[in-house]
Amino acid sequence: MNRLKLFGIYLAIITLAVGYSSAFCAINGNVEKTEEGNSNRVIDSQTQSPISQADVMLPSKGYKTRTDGQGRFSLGAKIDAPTIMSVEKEGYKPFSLTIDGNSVSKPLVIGIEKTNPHDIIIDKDLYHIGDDNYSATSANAVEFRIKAIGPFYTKNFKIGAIPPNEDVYLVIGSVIGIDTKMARDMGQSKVTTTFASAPQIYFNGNLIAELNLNGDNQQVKIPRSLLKPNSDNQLTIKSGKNLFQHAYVDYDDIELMNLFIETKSQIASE
Ligand SMILES: [Ca+2]
Repeated sequence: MNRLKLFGIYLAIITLAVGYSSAFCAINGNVEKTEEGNSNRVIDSQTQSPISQADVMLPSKGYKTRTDGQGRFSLGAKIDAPTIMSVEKEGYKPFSLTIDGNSVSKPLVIGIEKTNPHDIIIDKDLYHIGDDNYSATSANAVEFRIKAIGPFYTKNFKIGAIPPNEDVYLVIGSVIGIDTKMARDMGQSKVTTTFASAPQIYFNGNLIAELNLNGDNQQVKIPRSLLKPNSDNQLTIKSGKNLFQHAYVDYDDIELMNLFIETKSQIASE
């Protein structure tokens, strides 16, 4: 946890009790400062060996590079505000991290994890959800370079058979721009006069969680009763609304990236 704090990453999730109770917070990627070397590197989190030919991207800046034979990479773009960086490599879970000027002042060592047989990647793209109407002081507004897709994101995807002893989680790789009261109180949003309701996450039409904070690798347990194995399932994420704008609906503009489903054995996940 300390390693992550180094980079000022807040992560938390407030899960609603909508007939289910599942408050949960965890981390799965590893980011650590290295003592040796001056290069950013991508390694296998299990074996610690360098990963070559991994794609490293700053999607909002249109920047893309690849790691070399030693897993090294450099970020050619100036990072002046929180920005989502992603790492992609065949056979590994999609990884993303919110970085800022501080976090890139030292070499980054990024540990990525091999995918499990039942993991499902829902979406690896970056999305801007909202209405393109936002304050310059919104959490990370300066980074909104892509046009909003509207006030919600939705996608259908297939889920296979889920072994009975595994729990199923939705993982949100990274999210920026949430302007809830909690985000403001945590210093993530500089909007002082207003705040927004939290973005809501629906699974097969049921509200399963609200996202109150920006951060990486936020996980939401999906109640088993909502899963439709061997069939189409639907994920919808609705952006929050400015609670102080009554003349019209002002959706809270957010950006998010890397949505996937992860399963974990029930013993391992306490
Ligand atoms: Ca807005």
